[in-house]
Amino acid sequence: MGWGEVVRLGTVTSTQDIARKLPLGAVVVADHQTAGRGRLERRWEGPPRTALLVSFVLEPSPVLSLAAGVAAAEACGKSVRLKWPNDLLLHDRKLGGILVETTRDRAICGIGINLTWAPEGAARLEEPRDEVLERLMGTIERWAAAPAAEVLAQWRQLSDTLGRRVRIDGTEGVAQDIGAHGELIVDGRVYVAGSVTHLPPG
Ligand code: BT5
Repeated sequence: MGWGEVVRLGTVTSTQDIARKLPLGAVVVADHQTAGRGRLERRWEGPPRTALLVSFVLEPSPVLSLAAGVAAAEACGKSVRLKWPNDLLLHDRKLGGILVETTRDRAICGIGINLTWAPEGAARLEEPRDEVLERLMGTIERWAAAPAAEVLAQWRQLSDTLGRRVRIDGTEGVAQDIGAHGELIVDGRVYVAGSVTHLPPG
């Protein structure tokens, strides 16, 4: 589809708030967010100019969040893995996250990647923001348009969750697979949302 306008801003509430007013193909990048958000009313934190904070306006698709995860992992480099449903991990620590919000006819795909700062216990990439952004614009364009089966196959390749013992919604089990819409299957039970903890083997 090709990207349209790339809007570069200083301080915003959330890049998601700006992007939702823009047309398909728009890209919003900010230096700082005063109300950066994660899923389920959680906060996304970071001091000014320490992260890539970007939102893409895309057509909705059932596997967009997984496609964005694959695209972001590829843009970050080969050591980056994915934790279900939407975390980017570097050496087992959270490097970034993805938040997809939908309006009537669009999906606003927000990606945050720590570059020069990370909260305690999290990871940072230590690469220049615009280089990561440029790679990400290429990988998102490719993966957002890819067939769902290809997205799922690549997500499985990059996943650090599948095959592991996990805790989800207070229950432990082995993460066996993801379903056609990205749902996680743990010991035959199907989860469409939730927070996963990776457990040591045993
Ligand atoms: C996410 O949510 O991981 C999605 C984060 C998406 C952020 C981007 S930035 C650009 C765009 N604009 C926005 O307003 N949002 C998107 P979730 O899985 O709910 O994880 C949130 C949790 O991650 C928090 O509750 C913290 O525990 C942790 N966290 C917060 N800031 C972090 C950071 N900088 N690095 C690592 N972990 C963080």
